[in-house]
Amino acid sequence: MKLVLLGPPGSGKGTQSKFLVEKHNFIQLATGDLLREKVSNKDSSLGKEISEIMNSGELVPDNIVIQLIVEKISELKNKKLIFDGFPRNLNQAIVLDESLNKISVSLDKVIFIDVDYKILKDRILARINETNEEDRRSDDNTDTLIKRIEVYKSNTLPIVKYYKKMGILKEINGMSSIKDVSQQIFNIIS
Ligand code: B4P
Repeated sequence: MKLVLLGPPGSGKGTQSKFLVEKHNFIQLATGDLLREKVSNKDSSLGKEISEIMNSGELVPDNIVIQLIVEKISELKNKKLIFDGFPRNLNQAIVLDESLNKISVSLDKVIFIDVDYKILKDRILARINETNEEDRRSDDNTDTLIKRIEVYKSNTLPIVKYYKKMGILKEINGMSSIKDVSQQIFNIIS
């Protein structure tokens, strides 16, 4: 099974991916984590470039993100995969379909975690408070979040329509408890 988790920043994609990994043997491909891994290499000029873009709230250029993901797709062809935070625009959605087609695989479901934008600020502030200073994400602040929501509305929301047309979009309520959201996802995949 191949799943996409789609939703605004802080909607719970990472939280729910962890649940799918722990309880249902999925492998999580999170572009945010892959990019943060690149950024953690302090000597890399690419890492510095990526870090500046992430801290501004913009999307990292497609060529960088797509390369990170496409490499993994063929390695993990036969595994249960969750794409967490990818695709984030229409071009990435098309490239994902093409890359999966090449290895005779297709997406089974796209789970759209719908939340009211108003609660995202509280979630991000809670994440800041729950995290040790050294592990805190440098894009977790309210100014960057406002930009990330704008970027989400203009770049990522159009792909909801794209997957609806393909007939694989499943919308869930992301505003209930973490446990309840997990249950809604479980109902879809079982
Ligand atoms: P990501 O790493 O994908 O981060 P995210 O959108 O913040 O988080 P997520 O939805 O996973 O929220 P979480 O579960 O942690 O992206 C970071 C940046 O990387 C982007 O801005 C961009 O620059 C770059 N990037 C990533 N992918 C890219 C791509 N494909 N193309 C270009 N650029 C890309 O949840 C947040 C908080 O809410 C947590 O504290 C959690 O405990 C809490 N929470 C979750 N569910 C809850 C619930 N039901 N109730 C209450 N709290 C809940």
